[in-house]
Amino acid sequence: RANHNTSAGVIGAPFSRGQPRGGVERAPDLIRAAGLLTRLREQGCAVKDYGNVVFEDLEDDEPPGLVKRVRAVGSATRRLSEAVQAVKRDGHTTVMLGGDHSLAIGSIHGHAAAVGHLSVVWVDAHADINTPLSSYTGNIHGQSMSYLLHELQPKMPALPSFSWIRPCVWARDLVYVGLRDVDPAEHYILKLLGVKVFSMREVDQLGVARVMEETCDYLTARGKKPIHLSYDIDAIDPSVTPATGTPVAGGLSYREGVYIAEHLGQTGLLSAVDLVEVNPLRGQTEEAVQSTVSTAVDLLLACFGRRRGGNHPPEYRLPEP
Ligand code: 4U7
Ligand code: MN
Ligand code: MN
Repeated sequence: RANHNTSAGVIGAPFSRGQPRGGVERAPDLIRAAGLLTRLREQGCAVKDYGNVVFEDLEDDEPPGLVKRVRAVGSATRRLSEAVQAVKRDGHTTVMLGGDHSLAIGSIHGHAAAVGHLSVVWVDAHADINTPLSSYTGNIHGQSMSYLLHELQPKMPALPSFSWIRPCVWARDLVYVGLRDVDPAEHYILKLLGVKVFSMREVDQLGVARVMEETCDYLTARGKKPIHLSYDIDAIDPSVTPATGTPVAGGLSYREGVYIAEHLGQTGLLSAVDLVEVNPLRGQTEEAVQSTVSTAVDLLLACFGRRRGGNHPPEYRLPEP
């Protein structure tokens, strides 16, 4: 049966300036239009829609070095952090619909500001852990974790638009699942900090069930903490979710992707979810976009108790003859 003691607080974040491709800002409304809220309610989950965050319309700022659109991203993530804190104060599990993955800076920051110490499960083809100085693209959606990790702060340049951020995650509270496109600098960081990584190689080797069991054992070994799930749709194979900005071959199957969401939903510790990088303008056909959006919806339903073996409300009774 569905998770009757959890309620979802949905926040749309129509923002795309953490990367160069337009379209990703349309995803929050598309995911709602695909029926996310009604379907969550049908499965017994209380839902409150907090609408879309309104972002400041900042002109393309002068990049200090290579970092692109720092002022826009600094301002957007700050607003999102405040929105997430308000939703957490209302007692909901937050659902942040992106937008690009730079938004996780604000989402995780706000979550930690509201609940304190947390675990992060980052499901992605990419590690998004470049520092502003190690990134060779300058796109902040590939740097999100570097702003949040305590251990990386000595390597971070001062960026005025990010001075509001307080690092809030320790490397040992972070687990990656699905990696298959990691830059050399990122790989160096992951090894240096000893971050737990289940790349696609480990998914192949162990199977997704064992990966998720080990993920949760690892994260709860030092006590149970609220879990922040940051789900990049490009973790799933591009044959299933092609409408995304940086697709990488060899990804999670639909079933593996859903299993990850089901498993984390079942822990009872899921406290915030990001669903990011759905970009309808990157789909070649209408079906490509539909498949990407409906997979995003299915991942979120699984987070909130939908089981493939079926569900029924606790008060359900068979019709009497
Ligand atoms: B996404 C990249 F160089 N590593 O830093 C970078 F390959 O949110 C990709 O995971 C980042 O989609 C991908 O720009 C960001 C690149
Ligand atoms: Mn990402
Ligand atoms: Mn990615």
